[in-house]
Amino acid sequence: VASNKRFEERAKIAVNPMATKLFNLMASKKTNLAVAADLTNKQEILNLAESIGSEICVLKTHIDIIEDYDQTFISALEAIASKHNFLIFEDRKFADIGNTVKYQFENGVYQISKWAHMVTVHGVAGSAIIEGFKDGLKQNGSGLLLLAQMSSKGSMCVGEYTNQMIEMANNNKEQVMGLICQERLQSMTDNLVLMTPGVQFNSTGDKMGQQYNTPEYIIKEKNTDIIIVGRGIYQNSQPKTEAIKYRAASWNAYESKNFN
Ligand code: S5P
Repeated sequence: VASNKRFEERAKIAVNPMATKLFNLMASKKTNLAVAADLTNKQEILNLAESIGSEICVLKTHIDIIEDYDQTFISALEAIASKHNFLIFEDRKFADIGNTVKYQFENGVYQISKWAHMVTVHGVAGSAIIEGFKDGLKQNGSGLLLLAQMSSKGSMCVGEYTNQMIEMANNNKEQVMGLICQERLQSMTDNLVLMTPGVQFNSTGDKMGQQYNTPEYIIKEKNTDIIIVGRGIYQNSQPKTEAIKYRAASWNAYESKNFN
């Protein structure tokens, strides 16, 4: 199934404000590369963000793996994000009842709603989970990314569950900006951003169930919008050089689609 609209056209039909912002950012910066900065030291993340910031549209964090976290980290990361024009994605994978995720999103050590432009959500608890985000999302016009499929071996986000996640997204477009998925399916409408992890040039997987595809395969054959690359970039001895390669591969694959 092909989406035949360019990102700038999709920005105009997106409903969630962060979806519009991200489509426009990708179109103007000419990058559909997101990097997963899965490092456990705040200075290492900031160094990575500074070195690759010019190449990416989104930097994805797992804030709870940082060993020396404090609030100075957020302001430092925000400064780099505005200097290099990328968005911050906290991959929290919220999965509880609405009342609990509201606390997890707005409170605690991390106060995620204050700084994250987008967060991941599992729909396993049912669509009422979205109620828990409504207040927090308003703070910055942020968006939810529903996990419709996963990259890992034996994933249970398949079949009817995937269809239900797409329906949940289509029914809540004010809050939901997009999907985490492995392929574009027909019911995934053009106003949603499709982001795909499990991308690496030189590996087919790891020892803990991760499965990798190439940028070309994901963007061209599977027709999603953004690749998310972690170890393929941050574990390389030259992350910047490598990020440039992933950026070129995924952008060229996007540009090679047939638009009308
Ligand atoms: O299905 C998924 C969803 C996500 S968000 N598979 C994933 O791997 N992720 C995340 O993407 C994962 O938590 C990690 O941060 C990143 C992939 O990292 P890599 O080092 O395997 O590229």
